[in-house]
Amino acid sequence: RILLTGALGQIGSELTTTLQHKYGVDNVIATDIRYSDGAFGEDARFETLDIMDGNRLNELVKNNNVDTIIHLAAMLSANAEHHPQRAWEINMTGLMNSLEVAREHDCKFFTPSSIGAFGPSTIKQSTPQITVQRPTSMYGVSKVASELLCDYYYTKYGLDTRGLRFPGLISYLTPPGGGTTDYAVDIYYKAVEEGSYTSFLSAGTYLDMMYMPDAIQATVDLLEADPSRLKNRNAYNVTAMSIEPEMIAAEIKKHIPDFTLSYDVDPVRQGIADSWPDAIDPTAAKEEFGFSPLYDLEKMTKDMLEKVQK
Ligand code: VAH
Repeated sequence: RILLTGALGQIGSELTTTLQHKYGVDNVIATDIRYSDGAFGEDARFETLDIMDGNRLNELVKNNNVDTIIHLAAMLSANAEHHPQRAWEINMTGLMNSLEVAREHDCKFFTPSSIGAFGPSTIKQSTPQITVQRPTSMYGVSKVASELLCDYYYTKYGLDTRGLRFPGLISYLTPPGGGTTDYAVDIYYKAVEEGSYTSFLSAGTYLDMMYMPDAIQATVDLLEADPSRLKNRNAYNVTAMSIEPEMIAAEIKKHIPDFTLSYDVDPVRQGIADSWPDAIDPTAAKEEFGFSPLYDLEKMTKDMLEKVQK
């Protein structure tokens, strides 16, 4: 059985349903600090779990014969910059609790890292899989520490830890909360609802992005990959496109010609975005577990606008 933490989040809300369809509803236990009646269907296994409560996580894993933990509970970059100490607590103590339970029960373990694990001294174009990682955001500091902690549990205890450095993820099911790349989701909703959007990141702010279906597929492919092929493990660069606000606006205008984009830059999120790479190199992911995204900006925009308009 698979247990997810943070199942009601942007990634979890789609990954949970994908795993239910793939492995059966009874083999997926969704958990989140918030309870949501009927989330993931009436037959779904849903439990409340505060990831700071390691004992409860241990009970859920033991009592349900869980063999895979997907740890998604975390505070994202913008929120983390406003509450750095709380972010460290949730992102690191939460992860340690999850890793310790995985070690106790020898579970396969997945947790996402991020392009946020890189910093201003990292090469911004074709950012290598292995390179300088000196992030200047609390979120990034916690993500580098998470990558190293997951490698430690693999090296020290043989725990089967695996991770992906996600770019900005764009989805329509559950809007993200507290991220720096959220503009790339909000722009689609506002384009449909209001015909205009005011971006909190400036024109020319290039960031790696990926459509959620590609992120979900990459996660499943990595979890199912032959472990003998995995040289990097924690955590693979994955991306589908390097884009900036004007490029999204131009693509939206092909469907909504009168759409207008304006700017009201948020210095905190602009500072975080400026510290991140423009375009990372996903070669290791392609070579080691067949990462192959299907959506580019044109295909993603068409699908996002269709889904948001429904
Ligand atoms: C954030 N969506 O903005 C997350 C992600 C690369 C960005 O880590 O914090």
